[in-house]
Amino acid sequence: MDLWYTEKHSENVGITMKVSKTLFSGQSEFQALEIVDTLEYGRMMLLDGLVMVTERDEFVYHDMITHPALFTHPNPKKVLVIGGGDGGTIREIMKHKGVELAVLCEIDGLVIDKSIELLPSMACEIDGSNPRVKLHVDDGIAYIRDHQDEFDLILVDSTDPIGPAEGLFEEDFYRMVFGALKKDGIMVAQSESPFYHADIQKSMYKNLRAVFPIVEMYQAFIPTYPSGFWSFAFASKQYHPVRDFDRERAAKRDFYTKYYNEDLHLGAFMLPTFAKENIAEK
Ligand code: AAT
Repeated sequence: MDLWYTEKHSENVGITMKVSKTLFSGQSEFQALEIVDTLEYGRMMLLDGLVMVTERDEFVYHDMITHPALFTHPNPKKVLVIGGGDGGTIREIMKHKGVELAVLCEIDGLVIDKSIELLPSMACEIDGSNPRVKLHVDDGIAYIRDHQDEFDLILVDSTDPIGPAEGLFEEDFYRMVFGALKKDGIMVAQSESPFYHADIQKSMYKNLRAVFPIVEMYQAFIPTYPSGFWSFAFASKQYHPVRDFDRERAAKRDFYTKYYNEDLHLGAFMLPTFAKENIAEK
């Protein structure tokens, strides 16, 4: 018998995939977790029934939540990731040899454990083998409250603003992130689909602008997320992602990136009109 998975992206539209096997299904203190194998997208992690990552298209999300900030900041040494328990974001950060320490603060220990067991291509740097990586199982909001003037980069690799991630889209949280960053620090956060989530984007970017002097949106193509058109917020104290981008350094990187490159770094910040309108300043 064929097994099919559907995620509704609106009342009347969704994405459907054929599933070959359910590898794990369980409930944590925070959310329902499933890891299934699909015929088209490889292994896929679901939280509360929604797609978080698939093996086939995770390279887009994880390249784009990391490398634009890591190649804008001239010398990032200490990086914090909030969420991201699958490990894909940490894997990309570790390609930058100048980074001395990356801290992962994920609220749900079950996501980390099951990713190490069932998603090894993503979790390869959070399995205890890399001394440059430290794990904290904690709410990102609680963690950041106790840290001041400490990180060069903070990457918010979170779920949508319902449930445990709700507070990660609020102005109070962004103020704490600002405080936890060094004087030239950068924050990047996944910022939903410009096509479907105009309302979330409007309040998120308003909240970011209340705190950071430089706030820009950039885009990436992620086929398994709603509409396939996804975005990230770049919020910075000093460095601008286009004007201060060192194209030479990015071009000379000594590792492979399947999505990110020095041309796309600039192109990703160029937005269609409807997306600019979502985050217009008035
Ligand atoms: N790397 C892409 C995967 C994710 S999952 C996001 C993670 O954020 C989840 O593991 C969730 O447990 C964690 N999380 C949620 N809230 C918090 C919090 N308050 N503190 C720490 N971690 C948290 C991103 C998917 C994006 C999906 C877009 N549709």
